[in-house]
Amino acid sequence: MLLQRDAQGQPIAIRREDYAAPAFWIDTVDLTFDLDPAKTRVLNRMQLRRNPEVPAQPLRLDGDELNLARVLVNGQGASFRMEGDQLVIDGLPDAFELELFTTCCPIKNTKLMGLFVSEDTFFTQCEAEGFRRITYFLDRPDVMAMYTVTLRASKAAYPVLLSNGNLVDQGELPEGRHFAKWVDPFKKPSYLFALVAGKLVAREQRIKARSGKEHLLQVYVRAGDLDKTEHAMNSLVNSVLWDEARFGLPLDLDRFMIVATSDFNMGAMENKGLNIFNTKYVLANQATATDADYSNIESVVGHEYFHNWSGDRVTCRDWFQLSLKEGLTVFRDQEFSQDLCADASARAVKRIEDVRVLRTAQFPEDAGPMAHPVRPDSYIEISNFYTVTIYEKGAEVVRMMQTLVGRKGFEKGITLYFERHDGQAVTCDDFAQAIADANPDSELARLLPQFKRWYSQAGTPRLAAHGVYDAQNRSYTLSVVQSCPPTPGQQTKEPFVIPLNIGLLDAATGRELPMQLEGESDVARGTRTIVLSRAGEQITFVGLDAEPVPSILRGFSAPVILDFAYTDAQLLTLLANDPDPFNRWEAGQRLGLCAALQAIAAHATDTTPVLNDAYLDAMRGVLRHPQLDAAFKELVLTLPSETYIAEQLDVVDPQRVHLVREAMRAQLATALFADWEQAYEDNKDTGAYTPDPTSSGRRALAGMALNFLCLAARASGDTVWPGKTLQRFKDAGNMTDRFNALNALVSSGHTLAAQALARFHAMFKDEALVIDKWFSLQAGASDRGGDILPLVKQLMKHPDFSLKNPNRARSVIFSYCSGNPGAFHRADAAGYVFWSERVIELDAINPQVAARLARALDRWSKLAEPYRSAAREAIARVAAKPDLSKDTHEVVTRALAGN
Ligand code: B3K
Ligand code: ZN
Repeated sequence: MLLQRDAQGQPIAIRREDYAAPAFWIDTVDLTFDLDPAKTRVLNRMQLRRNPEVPAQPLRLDGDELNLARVLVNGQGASFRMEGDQLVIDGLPDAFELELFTTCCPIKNTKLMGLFVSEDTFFTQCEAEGFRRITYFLDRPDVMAMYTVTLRASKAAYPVLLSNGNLVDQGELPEGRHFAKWVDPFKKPSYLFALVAGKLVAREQRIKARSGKEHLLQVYVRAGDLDKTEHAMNSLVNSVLWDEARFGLPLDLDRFMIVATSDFNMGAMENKGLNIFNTKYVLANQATATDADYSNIESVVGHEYFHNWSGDRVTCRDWFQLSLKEGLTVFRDQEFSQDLCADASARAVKRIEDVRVLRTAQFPEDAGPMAHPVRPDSYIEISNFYTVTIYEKGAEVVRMMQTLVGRKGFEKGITLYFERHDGQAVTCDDFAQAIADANPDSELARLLPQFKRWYSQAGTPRLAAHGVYDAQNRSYTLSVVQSCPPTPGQQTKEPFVIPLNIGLLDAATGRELPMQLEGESDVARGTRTIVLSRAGEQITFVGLDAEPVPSILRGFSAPVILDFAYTDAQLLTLLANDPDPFNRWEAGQRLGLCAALQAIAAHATDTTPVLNDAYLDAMRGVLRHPQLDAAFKELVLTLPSETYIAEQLDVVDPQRVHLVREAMRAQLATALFADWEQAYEDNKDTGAYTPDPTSSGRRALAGMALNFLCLAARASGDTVWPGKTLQRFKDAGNMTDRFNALNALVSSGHTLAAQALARFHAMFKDEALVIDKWFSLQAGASDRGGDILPLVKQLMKHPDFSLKNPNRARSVIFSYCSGNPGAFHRADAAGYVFWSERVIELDAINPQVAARLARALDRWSKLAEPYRSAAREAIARVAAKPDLSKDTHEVVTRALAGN
């Protein structure tokens, strides 16, 4: 790694401003693989030519853990040298053929980057920089080439041989081997290369596009899993139809394949025509998968499919532009899931869920040591920048563009973007420019340079708003001041362009009021978008007989924190009446959050009631509401998470946060006991299983009710509900109901939990994804005075546990360290010691997974003592480890630099 380390051996940062076009282009790549787990031979024949726009330089090809056997230039042995991991060749002609012969060892590849073996099947993962672990290459996204791939392997061991594009030839070879030859009709960067070889079976479906052209869709899995592929296939069909209907983007390949593997670092990968998926996002039937799994599968299948245009046809010039494809594609998958919803309520539920992810994961990232702009300026290891900022905040930036140009205008913008840049590797600027150019009269076009600060400035902007009613002039003036805190490397920020969706409600009746801005003759009803662009602004509404209740930031129209000193009465009005379902939910969250923060500040004891009667009555009203959907009720009744509450505090005592939130839950359980019983009875039967939003919402509410009923039983000593819950667990006709019942017993710490857990394991011992749930539920269970850490250590000794399998490692270690703050943050520091040991252990096996785990202590500097010092010490212990991967090194050194 010589070239990526400085004189002290420290990894050096790659900077966006240093971007330079490649000195050579690669036009064609012809790869031949002789697949063997211990020694795979790779013959790589490429046509290269000098980039005339770059001064003459040697050819520098990237490689990683390869054995190089031969280098031929135009068929002749060529002299070359190694500089670190790079293969360097001088004195090359302007155009030439380069032939490289290398070997690698897939069976020893525990990093799961490049070519690896999972359950006797070969898979690849090349994004971002994995192709260099297969052959020497210009492994950067702006080098796009045409690929021909021949796979050769034992026919008995690897009957299915897949790569990108179309199968053009296949046949037998001597000694029981066979081959398949694939040609990809589109040029692509190396990160989109893929191959799969193994014993697999496929569900197939043919679909007809609008043009009348037929396409073959395939979902490949291991033989026993075919009965779990229907939902993934349906999701794929829906994705193909949706992209064509909404954005006019058709499937451009004869054949589109999805293949599932149980050993995968992330969710899935959008390789051209050959998407490779973590089994978690493919396999589902009602016995093994929950409603949440079904919904995630739909999103991820959609996401990877939509990359076929936003990522594959138009890709990123360099990795700093990652959000160009990821932010846009998350936005597209969010829109897809919303468009599949049957009604406005289900759409709103999806929006609330997306915002909840943004606020509980991205806002803390934006406020912590790893904060970076949507288009970062530098990185040490690009794998660390597949973040919620690049993905989810990036999607919000795209959503704001849609808000500023309108839905139709945005579709025009997308059409122009793909017309202009098809087949190119481009930048975030190119994207924003296309959307603005297609909408020249829009606010986006007028404010484009300023709008693009969303790409360059990190940190979550804050809007401090307050309203003043002027009875004499019958006007209401909202003053809004925006600010953005410093982030690493960015001390000061310029104002952002913020689309602010607003409505006004009558305080007495809760009805929506007509809105007339001062100086305007139009009176509008419903939501208005006000575009903020200055540090401070005033918005005056006229024609108002009394002080209204402002409903600000409807639909979460911008990724900002809104400070507005709502009174409880105002929030109760919004919760009961706001026609905007997002803000209706948000009002309930604000009420819960205020109660939590007050109790934390007051050092309330375990027994002090945290929630007042008004709040409890309001929640009862929601639960009993005849019109509201079950899914929406479940979201309103879910208290803000411990992580979200902690983010609102300057100094966090995680045990206090945990205690207060648990007290709130206990209070909700007992105060609404009869209502929970009713909610359970009303929602427990959902008929034949379908994962649609309405029935999954009812299951979610029934599950929540059971949870509260078991919690209440714990306090009262009642045995009826735990007994009923155990029965429900045994009789359930689907995994959602079964798992919710199990969760109710485990999270209330009931004695029946042990037998339910044992039964669950016995029932599903051969279903890896269900066993992941079994591990995760236990490691993530609230400790309630018990001690989870010994159990976590014990789980790691279970015969089913494996550190090498990322899903399994996450199910125990991440569920404890990231998903269970009340158990992880211990005054004796044992949680942090456990964390540091696991980070170090994992780093030697799989740096990407280790670096993710390393992020669990990102927010250490906010912790109260003794947690703060202990956490810092644990991070320092990891940082001091010699030979740390670049991945983990970057995370822990940034964490330490944070304070
Ligand atoms: N593009 C991939 C992520 C690759 C992660 C590499 N460390 C999946 C996705 O976003 O669709
Ligand atoms: Zn993606």
